[in-house]
Amino acid sequence: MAISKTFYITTPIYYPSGKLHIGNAYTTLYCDVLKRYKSLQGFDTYYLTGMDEHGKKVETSAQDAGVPAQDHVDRIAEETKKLWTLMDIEYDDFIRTTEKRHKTVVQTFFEQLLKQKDIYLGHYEGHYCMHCESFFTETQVGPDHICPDCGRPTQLLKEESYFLKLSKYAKKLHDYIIEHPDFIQPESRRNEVLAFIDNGLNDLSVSRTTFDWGIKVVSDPKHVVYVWLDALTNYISALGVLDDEPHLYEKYWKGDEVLHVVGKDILRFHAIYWPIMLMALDIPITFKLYAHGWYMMKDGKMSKSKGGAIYPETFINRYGLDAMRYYMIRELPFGSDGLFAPDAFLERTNFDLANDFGNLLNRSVAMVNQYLTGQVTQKNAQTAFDADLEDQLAHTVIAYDKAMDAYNPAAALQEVFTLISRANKYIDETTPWVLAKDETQHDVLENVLYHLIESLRVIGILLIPVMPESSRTLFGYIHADEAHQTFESRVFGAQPLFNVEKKVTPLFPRLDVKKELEALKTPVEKPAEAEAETERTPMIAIDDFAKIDLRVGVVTACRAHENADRLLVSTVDLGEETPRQIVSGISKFYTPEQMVGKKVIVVANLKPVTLRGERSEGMLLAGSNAKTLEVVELETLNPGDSVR
Ligand code: ME8
Repeated sequence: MAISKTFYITTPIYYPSGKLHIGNAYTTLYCDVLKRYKSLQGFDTYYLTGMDEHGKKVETSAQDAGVPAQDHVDRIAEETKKLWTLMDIEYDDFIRTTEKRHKTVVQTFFEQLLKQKDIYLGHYEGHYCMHCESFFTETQVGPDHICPDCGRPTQLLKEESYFLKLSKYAKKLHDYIIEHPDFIQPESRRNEVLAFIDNGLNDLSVSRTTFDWGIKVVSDPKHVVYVWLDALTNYISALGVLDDEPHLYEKYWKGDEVLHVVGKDILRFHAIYWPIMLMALDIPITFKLYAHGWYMMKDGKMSKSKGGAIYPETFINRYGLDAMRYYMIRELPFGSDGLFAPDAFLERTNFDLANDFGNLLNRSVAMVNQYLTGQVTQKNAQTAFDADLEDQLAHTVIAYDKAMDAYNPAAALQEVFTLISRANKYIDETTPWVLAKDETQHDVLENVLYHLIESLRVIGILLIPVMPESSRTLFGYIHADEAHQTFESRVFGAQPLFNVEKKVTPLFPRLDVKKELEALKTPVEKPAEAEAETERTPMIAIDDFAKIDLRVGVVTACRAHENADRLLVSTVDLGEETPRQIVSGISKFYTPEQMVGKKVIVVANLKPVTLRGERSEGMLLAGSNAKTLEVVELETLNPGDSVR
């Protein structure tokens, strides 16, 4: 058996300085997308993420919260992992810099560098930014002594510090960058780094005596290791670089492809300090560096500590994970900044996902049922438009791979949606509804519908890295066995026969943009605790009962509540302009799939509440006893009809 090539991908390790926002989530998602793509391509992949848990800021925020620093970071690490689970991030390891496996490596490296005199003791005098934990020169802070990175005031400090001899390696690094043109991407960032080196590198202060929450320097324990030297080491400490048998390190660090993904804010640390550390330690530089731009809000950059950022949970809980994954990847162009705007999110979801992609699936499956009894095979009865669609499909696969191989999934998605548009156009060109009227055109009709379903199958494979759940659902609708949806099977004609499902529930329901924008503005109410146990209620008069507005509703979608095991979140059509979201404690008795399509009775004038973070705008009627629960169902009435 051929040995697979390896692909090792890393995110920055995040500071536990606040709730992660869509900016941090972007990097993590981007890495997940590339990992999934490379796995599909046959690479043996390894994906590392984690937390950067030391430093003055962490110490201070734990003190403010009145908890020991370790408890503080433990809690944030758990919350972070929960977010990655919610986002379906397939990481292989989660490194935390407070772990022993990491600390030992940092301490050993520090002592080694000290011994070989690449680290030396000196004094630092300069303008120190508490927030960035960095010293700056007089020129950098300007007349107002403002931190050039974050804009906060700096303090003049003098302290004893160890230094790493950056200057000694400046020329070697410069040459390395010149000799490896694809080391830093995009090219504009590479030029920035070269210019920075050309300006002259000062030795880097790599220890602190002003706080304790860090890894102690073994030979001089009043010093803790400066966060960047500590943090950067994570990329190899997680691979067990100093283990007796460093399997992971040998396999992935010294493997075929290593990619560090970072935001442009931390480019310098990864493009200068990290390679110099590796050179000094005589460890091969095997990685490539991709620095992406920032997601901005209309009023500027998001910040974890300043608050006011956009959080992924809001969008995922309301619109589903894949809509969010799609938007985040699609909207940030390679290497530049992008805007995260709720209105653009809603419009993209409507246009690209509900209209173009969702409709192609709905229409194609519906036509196979309506005109062909649910089965479609390849037929030798061509139309004038087949070749163009097939060419587009082949071209899309090539262009998509080219974009993905260049680490540009936004461009790859654009290619997929060109194919989706082409397939929609093919429906208009071939007019299956006209062909269906003419018996003699039966084979042509079947050939047309085959083209559509087969294109959808390939589209499904192309969407796996970004929208894995939707791809899986699509394969289910057209009965394309998931195990056969491989990198190689992205060619027209790979599956000659399909039996499609009778009915498709829209993957992405159309959103009422105006209403959703209003809803997104409303601050989420505090999560209510589970409803109080009901006691037997007192007798009421008929007038009291008349106050309850009971209506017929149809459950059009349903999913498990992210933060409460017993709750399901249903979308219920009451015949109103927009469907309602209703949260019910019924998950022990019904799966979300069983709920979809049920005609239920809804208490329509119940005051909306928020249950564990999900808004509930009504209540479903159900009967229950000690053992079981049954949702009350109707048969023939229509959504909105009243129940008395
Ligand atoms: O810098 N848009 O951690 P951090 C896109 N611990 N990406 C953004 C973003 C935005 N608006 N805001 C943040 C650290 N990011 C260090 C890293 S690595 C050895 C140590 C992303 O919690 C981006 O990738 O401040 C950025 O580099 C990272 O979050 C910073 O995370």
